[in-house]
Amino acid sequence: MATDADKLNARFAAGDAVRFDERLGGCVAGLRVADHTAVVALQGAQVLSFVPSGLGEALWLSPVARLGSGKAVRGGIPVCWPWFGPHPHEASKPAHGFVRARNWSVVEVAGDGDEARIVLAFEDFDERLEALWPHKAALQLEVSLGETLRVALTTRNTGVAPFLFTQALHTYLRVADITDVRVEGLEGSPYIDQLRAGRVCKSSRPIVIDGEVDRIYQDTADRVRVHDGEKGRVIEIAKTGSRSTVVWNPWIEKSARLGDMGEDGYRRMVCVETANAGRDAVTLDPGAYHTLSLDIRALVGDRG
Ligand code: TA6
Repeated sequence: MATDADKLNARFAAGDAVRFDERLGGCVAGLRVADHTAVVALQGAQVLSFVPSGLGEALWLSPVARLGSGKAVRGGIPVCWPWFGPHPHEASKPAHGFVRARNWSVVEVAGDGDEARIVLAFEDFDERLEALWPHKAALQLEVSLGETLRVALTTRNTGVAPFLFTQALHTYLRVADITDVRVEGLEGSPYIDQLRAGRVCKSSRPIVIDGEVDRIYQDTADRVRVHDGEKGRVIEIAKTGSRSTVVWNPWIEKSARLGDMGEDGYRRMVCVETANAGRDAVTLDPGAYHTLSLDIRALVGDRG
């Protein structure tokens, strides 16, 4: 019997640039350009892997990641929408919104020698979702692979009233050892410290991580560079349409509580999230669009 992947390959032929197959218990799109590769799950329109040629896997993925469980997969680049973090008023609603656990549809694939691209859509705002979110919208997520991975999330208000939303492309970067990592680009930006009851703090120094970190940097459009000392690699994240950057590492105790971080997963990852959260929430009028995008590239960097 033909699988979903078989049907998609028959419908969206893009040579070797975009091929669908079944992985981790679900349907994924494999993107390839030269020796760069990426993997995107239809569930949640979630990027699960990005391997720039010769520089190793850039993204961290839970060792127990499984698609089709009804729960979001931890790792890669989850899409948090239409709220970031816990629901602002109703704790019973799913953290980070509801689109990251739902299946998106394939709208378009394209590929040539320089780029592989897939566009996914989520428009199932039917009465079942009314209780979660009483508005109408259409989402598209575009993933473009070349030497850089570009991910762009476009929200369109298809209803008759304005709505406010928060959002994040919740990127889990892979690192060799979190104790030998430096995050640059957020020096001097104010941040909400989620571990200190939302107190607003600021630091003039690059971020080094030696314990749990959960910070929402506000009013920042700057690119961030993650220096992975042991790998001698620098991962750079540039962004558009985003005023917040979130930096998170659960460290030991929270990792144990989460249960899907693996043996020492906290040592191998750091989240640098391209967001609009807190006071950076976006209000969209009927018929209007908003696009949040990130560009990730890995550089061979200094070992310092
Ligand atoms: O982005 C940081 C954060 O909001 C943390 O507080 C932590 O909850 C993390 O997201 C993971 O959330 P999740 O719902 O995916 O377990």
